[in-house]
Order: sequence, then structure tokens, then C-alpha cells
Amino acid sequence: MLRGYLDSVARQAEKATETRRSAGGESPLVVVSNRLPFTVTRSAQGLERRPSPGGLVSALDPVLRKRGGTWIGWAGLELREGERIPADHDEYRIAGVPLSDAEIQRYYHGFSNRTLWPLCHSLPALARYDRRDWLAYERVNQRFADVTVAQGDGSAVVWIQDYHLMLAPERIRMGAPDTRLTFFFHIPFPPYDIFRLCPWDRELLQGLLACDLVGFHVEGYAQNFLDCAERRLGARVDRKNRLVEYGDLTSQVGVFPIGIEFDAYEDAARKASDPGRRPRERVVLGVDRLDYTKGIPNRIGAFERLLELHPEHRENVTFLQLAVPSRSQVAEYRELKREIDELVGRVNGRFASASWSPIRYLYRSVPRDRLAAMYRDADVALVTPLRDGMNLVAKEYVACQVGEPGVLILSRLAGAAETMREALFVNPYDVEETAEAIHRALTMDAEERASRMAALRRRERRDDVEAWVQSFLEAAAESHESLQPVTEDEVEGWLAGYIRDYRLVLFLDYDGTLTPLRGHPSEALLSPEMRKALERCAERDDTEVAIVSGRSIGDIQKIVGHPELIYAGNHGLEIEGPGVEHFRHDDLVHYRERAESLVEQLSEVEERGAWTEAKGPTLTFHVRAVPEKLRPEILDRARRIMAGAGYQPRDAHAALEARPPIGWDKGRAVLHILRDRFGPSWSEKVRVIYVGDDETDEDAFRFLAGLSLTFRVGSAETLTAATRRLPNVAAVRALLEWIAGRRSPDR
Ligand code: GDG
Repeated sequence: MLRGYLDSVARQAEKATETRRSAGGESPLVVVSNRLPFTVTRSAQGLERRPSPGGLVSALDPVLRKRGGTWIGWAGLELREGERIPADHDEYRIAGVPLSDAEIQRYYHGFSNRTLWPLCHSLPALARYDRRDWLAYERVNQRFADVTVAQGDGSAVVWIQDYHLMLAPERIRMGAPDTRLTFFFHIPFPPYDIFRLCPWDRELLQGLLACDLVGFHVEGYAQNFLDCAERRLGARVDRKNRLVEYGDLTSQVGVFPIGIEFDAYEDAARKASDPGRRPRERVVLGVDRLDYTKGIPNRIGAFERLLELHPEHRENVTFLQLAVPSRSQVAEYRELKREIDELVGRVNGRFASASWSPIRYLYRSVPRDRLAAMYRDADVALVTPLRDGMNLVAKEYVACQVGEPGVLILSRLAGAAETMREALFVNPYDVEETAEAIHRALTMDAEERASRMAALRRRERRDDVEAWVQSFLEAAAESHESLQPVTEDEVEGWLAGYIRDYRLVLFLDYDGTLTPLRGHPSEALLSPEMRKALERCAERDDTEVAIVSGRSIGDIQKIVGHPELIYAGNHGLEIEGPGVEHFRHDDLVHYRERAESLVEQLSEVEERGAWTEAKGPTLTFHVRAVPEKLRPEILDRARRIMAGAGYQPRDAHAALEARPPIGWDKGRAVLHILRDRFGPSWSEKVRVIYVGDDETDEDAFRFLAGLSLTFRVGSAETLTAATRRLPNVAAVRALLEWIAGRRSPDR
């Protein structure tokens, strides 16, 4: 069913692209968000659309109308067989992503809201890690990507919204490699030490790093993200220019503090009727979704403390808390609701008189004009989240201050605190400080209130949501820079503290590591500079160099041609070199004949440029010269032949390796060399570096994890167990040159 749906999306998209091209204009925009800009509901009359309120929808809608494009998202309910999202004279395309109730349960309420939400708000004790939720999150992200790719418009800018869709960029990149992909993260990005608690943190980071541009509200979140990319994925990071290089991909990271529809709120506040409150009644206002990140219990505690410390406010000041029901399917939210009910009851019971209740608590949502009046009439806004990406309530309050100016009290832990500098700041966990801030706000003189509020209003009027969209899309249109090539200085930062004055053993893969991959292995020759660097490393008496290759040992010895090195051929099944006992895996004899017959069998799939490299007991089936479209079929047949002959087929770069199933690989070979050469306590005597570019090197990365520094070179399609990523062979050369020229220890 999904396939048919995707085809129809693709056909529709093609038609619309043609119309737009003929009309000329800017590149279209594809917005991808968990929800569409409206919610579909089912009634007796059939399906209906209700527009979703919110600044993002109002800001993006005109851009989509002007540039053309598509909004991709979930409609808000599970459509039944034959049902379609109702059309409504849309001026841009709407592409619904079908999700079942079970998927919403795991992907949305589960992984998005019970794992990522608490984790990103630095409340790790509330995060749950359930593999079934994660699998649903992966599946749903893939579906969002499929619908996006089916749009088929390579000239569009794709703008993905928020933490529900962290894996979508990578999946879109796979299906449509040249797309301009951008992402905005609306919630905080937590520090490394918190993000790494998530069992799938690396997959999530890798998902985002497929983007050309990733935006956050404030600098701190951007730096946390760069930190995680560097420390968890081994990406190269340029903090100053906020660039991340992940293998062969580079992403720009940007800071774009979101704003609100300032004029609309101001207007609503001017027009809203006067509720006619009691004379002398002063109001402290809180407005939030009922969410544990918003710090509502702490706020009630602070108000209670105010009444204790400053009894003059009793009977005169009311705390009005509006809490909009939210995520009530999640247990933590139901628990919070109970806690707040009890707290309100307790404080009211303690302080209320016949004519006054200290706390008025509304558990519901109110229409926007009513909300604007509440903002306008509040003497103090108490915006004290425990952590918040930005917080729009603080901004809306400021926009609605059209009469006698009030005072904004703002948590230091909200993103908004970075720009709304004229607010009174508090630590929301500090009940005393918050109570004193409320007192100070209630007693602040008119002049100070006016000057603080005027500055806040000026800034929010200027930096409204439209300006935010513009600045993001301008950055999205710019092509980002690349990082500086790896320099010896940078290498020194990675290696000097590790090697110190130890002996170094340097393991190097050959193809793709010391030379770029070529059409035929015989063309992959060392450049004179690389050869020189290698020789200089080998000449040092505190450094040993081993080449670990999938080629046969004779071939690799010949092509490198340096007699002083250790060589491991056939993925380590054969080892030779100074100081190492000559090694051939015992089982190899059994495989020589079998390999010969396998070579023959494979000749039947040597089509369209595919060929077999015989390497004694093993072989490699190459498809680099085969047109890409035909490769999967040919590889599949070769895979079956290898398995039938009792070999393990393993994917390599444009090739399939036939490995004897004898539990030996580059990892075991490296350990064999280290033990043979330096004894069982080798890790106390030498430092080890391993550089490789291929899946077969992952065995070595895994074996050496924690005991060495490992580098994976080239494309970043899969996760690596290596410590760091290097972009290309030139970076490997910089690494060797630093090693060759490093200062010798003073012995
Ligand atoms: C996420 C991030 C970031 C609340 N009650 C009513 C009502 N609201 C509206 C407010 C405001 C919105 O809900 C809440 O926005 P926040 O920014 O405070 O928080 P999140 O929903 O958690 O949003 C946040 C934001 O994304 C944008 O990037 O700032 O940090 O967590 O607009 O007005 N609206 C109406 N009636 C209510 O009763 N009409």
C-alpha cells in the first residue's frame, strides 16, 4: 500500500515541479515535520481539517505559498483504507506520512517523548530506553524519508523540523544524494556526558550529520552537538566556524534563536477585552504545556515561599497558572498532574482567606485572544522552566505588554535567557532566589520596569519568527565551507599525548588508506610523497610499521616494496617481517584447491567488467567497472556461489571478498603480531595506531578498542568502531608525516 502511495506522491510532485519551472522562481521548499500544518479529525460528516495554531505554521505557510513546495508530515490520525486527507485549495502540496496507532505509540510517545525529550532536557533519570521504541523510530524516520525522496525534486531545499526526525536526513541522503538538506532542532541539545547515555546516540548523531546545515537556538546547544560529533563519532570539528567533517561529508552548524509573531500578539493584546479584575489585585502569571521540564512545582514552591517571606503580598497578589494538557498518554505527565493538583491544594489550604485564593490554576487551553489579555494584564510573568530550548511564552508576554509594563522573570536554563537580557534571571531550582525575584518584580519602580520592557520589546519585534525563517533559509542557500585539510599540528593534538615516549607500532591498510582506490588493484600505486613518509616512519628506531592488507602477501610486498616492514596479507592469514615469526594460518592448505575451483565457478558471473582476483587461498570478486545499477544483481549471484563453495562472502569497496570460514581476520592478525613481537603484556610496552578504510578494518578497530588509537578513512556511510574519521588519503599522509618527524624522546 505504501509503495502505491509513494508512486502517486512522486507523480503529483513531478507535475507540480514542471508547472513551477515554467513559471520560474526561487528553489522550492520542502518542510518535513512530525505534524502537518493542520490536524485531520473524523466526525459523522467524514474527515475534516483543523488548522494547527502556532508560530511555526504561520511563519512557514507564506514562504511555501511564495516559493512553492511541499509540507510533509503526519495528519494526526490513522487513516482507514480508502480515506484521503481532505483537499482544501492548497497553494502548495501536502504529503501525509501514514502512521498506525501502534507506531504513534512507540515512535512518538515512546522514543521521541520518553527517551529523547527527557534526555535532551538534561533530565536523564526520566528517560526510558526500549529497543522496540527505537526500532519504531527508525522505521518511521525511514518512511518520512521515503515520502520526501518520492517528491523527486532535486532543486528543493529540504527543511526537517525537530527531534522526532533525527534519522531522516541520513535516509533521505541515501535516496537522493544531491538534496540540500537542512534541520532545525527546537529543544536543547544536551552535553556529551548526557547524550551518550542513549544506547543509540551514535546513530542519532550520524543521522543529523547527513545535513548541509543543522540549526540550534543558542550557541551552547551547537557546541554540545559539535562535542558529541567529535567524541562519539570521531568527526573532525572546527569550533570557530562551527563545521563538522564526518568522513566525506561536511555539515555547517548554525545558531538561529527563534522568535514569535510579535505583531499578531501585540495586536491581539490591544484588541482583547478587559476582564475587569478587582482593584488592587496583582497577578503573577505562568503559562505552559503541562510538562515536567517547565518547572511548575518549583514555581508553586517559590510562590509559597514569597508568601512566607513577604506577608505583605498576601491578599494582594494572585498566582495564575495556566497549564495546557499535554502528552497525557505518558505516565510521567499523569504523575505530574497529580503532583501539581496536590501542591495547589496545599498552598491554597494554607493561605486562602474568605475573599482570596493565592493560586488560580487552570488546567485547559484558552483561545489566543484570551491568552493575549492574560499576558497583557499580568504584573509579572514567571517563566521558570528547568530547561527549555527557547521558550516562546517569555516572548509572547513581552509582545503583549501594551499597557502599564510588567516584569519578566526568566529561568537561566531557558534558551531565551541568552538574548532576553533585561529579564530578571533565576535558577528555577533555587526557591529562595525565585521568591525574592518575584518580590523584586512586584516592588520594582515604574521607570525600571518601563526601560527593561522597552528594550525587550524592541528586540522581539525585530527578531520575530519571520526574521528567523529568513535567516535560516539564507544560511540554507549558502554553500558551506570545507574544513581546512588535516595539518601536522592537528595530528599532534591527537597523537602526542598518547604516544609520549613509548615505542610505536603503526598498522596501515593499503588500498583506500595509503593510495586512493583505483579501477584495478595494479593501478593503486603509492605516491612518491606517501612512499617517502612511510620510509621515514620505518627508519625511526622507535617506530615499527606493519601493512595489513586483503591482497596476497606476495602482491602487497611487491607493491609497497620496502624490506623493513611487517606484512600481513590475505587479511592477516599470512604474516612475515623482521622480528616476527613467519606465519601461515594452519587451515590454509585446505583452501588453496577450493579457491581454485571457486575462481572457476565465479567465471560465470564475470559480466559487464566484473572479474576475479585470485589470491591463493582467498579471492576477491571486483565490480568497480560494472555499471552501478547492475551491481546488486551480479554481487548477489557471486555471493551465493561463494557461500555454496563453503566461503564467507564479505562486502568490500565495489567488491566481494571470499574468506575461508576459519575465524581469522585483521583484528586477530594484529593481536598475533603484537603478542609475537612484544609478548602478552604488549599493551604496557608499546603504543598502537591503526589506520584503515574498509569494513574488514573494523575487525581490527574492534579488537584494539581502548588499547590503541584507530582511524577510519573515507566515506561515512556506516558507523565505525575507530576512534576518529579521516576524510581521505591526504589526511593519512599528514598523519604519517607527523609520526615520521615527531620529536624523539630524550632517553
Ligand atoms: C518547543 C520547545 C521552543 C500555551 N498555552 C496555551 C497556548 N500555549 C502556547 C504558548 C506558546 C506555546 O504554547 C508553548 O511554547 P514554548 O516555547 O513555551 O514550549 P514548547 O511547546 O515546549 O516548544 C521550546 C519551541 O519549541 C519553539 O522552537 O521555544 O523551547 O520546547 O506559543 O502560547 N496557546 C493558546 N492557548 C493556551 O492555553 N492559544
